[in-house]
Amino acid sequence: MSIESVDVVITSPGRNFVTLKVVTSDGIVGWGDATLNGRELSVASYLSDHVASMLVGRDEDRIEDTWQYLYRGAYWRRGPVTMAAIAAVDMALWDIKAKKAGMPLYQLLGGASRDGVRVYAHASGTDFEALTNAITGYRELGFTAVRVQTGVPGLGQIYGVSAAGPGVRYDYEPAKRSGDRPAEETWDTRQYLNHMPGVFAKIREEFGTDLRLLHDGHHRMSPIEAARFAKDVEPYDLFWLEDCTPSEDQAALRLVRQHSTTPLAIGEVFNTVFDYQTLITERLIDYVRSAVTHTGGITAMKKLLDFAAIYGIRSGIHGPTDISPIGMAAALHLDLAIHNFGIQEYMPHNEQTLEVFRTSFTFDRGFLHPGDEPGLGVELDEEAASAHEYTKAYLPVNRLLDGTVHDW
Ligand code: CS2
Ligand code: MG
Repeated sequence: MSIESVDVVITSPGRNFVTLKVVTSDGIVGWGDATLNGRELSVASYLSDHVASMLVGRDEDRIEDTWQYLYRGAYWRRGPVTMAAIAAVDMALWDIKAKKAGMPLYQLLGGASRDGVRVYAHASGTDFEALTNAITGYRELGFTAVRVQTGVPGLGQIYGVSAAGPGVRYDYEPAKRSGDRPAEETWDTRQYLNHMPGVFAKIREEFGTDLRLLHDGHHRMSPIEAARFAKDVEPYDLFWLEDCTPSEDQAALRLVRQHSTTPLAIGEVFNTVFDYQTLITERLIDYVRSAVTHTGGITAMKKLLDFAAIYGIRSGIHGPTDISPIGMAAALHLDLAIHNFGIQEYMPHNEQTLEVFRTSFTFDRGFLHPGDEPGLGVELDEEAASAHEYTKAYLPVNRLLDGTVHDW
């Protein structure tokens, strides 16, 4: 048996997704997520122009060999485009292998280590009232953990805050269909640092100590600013502070660690285990935030999480809406199987997306399960997908009040 065909499906049910379809000579179909937000077509081209023809005729069971063939074989290593392309191939091959075994993927990864996967939702609001409405809404839905992002007085629309006003919002979406150029946002770290700790104080007063609270700094603070922030929010018991500094500077977290016990999470823009070498071996983080889709797939992610486990570091796999339900399924199978699971991000996809990608996920009082269908448990409906044409969309560019470009 061998791989017979490899195709790329691009669809845009409210947002863009790139999916790889691998079919074997005996008709088994495997799906892989290759979505790279705002740069989707570059991964589609990498796969269809350079990878598809290499896969045809290969033994679909040789997953590790195929991974090394694509990673080492390209000579040019790492980077989000390459690693998203390899991830899509890897996911599709694991999907096929588990379908052939007649088992949900997590069984091949060692079986379930828990009954369900604790997930966190995104609660946001332009002001405190809108934010508390969102938190209340998510608690009523059964969530036990929420990420909190809120507007900062004096700044306009900022990262992570739904512009749609009060209430529970499922569809916060940072990628904007803004024509040929990205939309722009404004930022001021000083105003943010002065505002945010007070918000956490009020949330704890209102909601007590049970609820797990997370926050995303989205790479905007310098090391000394991040150290101050992590120290200021210490009394409010954050589950984690994410991406407090620009993540490529691994040594920056030494300073933050010296000043605070607030748990740190980092890695959604990383692509390989090497991006974590200092962070993990020096125990500078508590949670690994990579996406399976952007880190070379299930094969690479399992190795990364096993490496983290040796240092007592846990998983916090990236799961925003720009990870397709296929990438999300890959995360859920890993979450269920590994011992060092921490928490899983969960931004539910909109209804249009779920009509294109049929999942078998179940949600029960704050915990997700990938379902027990053989494989990853997600099937793409190609006819439904073809109704949604690709539409260019970009993540915003961020500027300081004086116009200087800043990390978004
Ligand atoms: C984020 C993402 O989910 C997160 O933690 O930081 O929303 C991120 O902004 C997007 O995935 C970018 O594509
Ligand atoms: Mg993030």
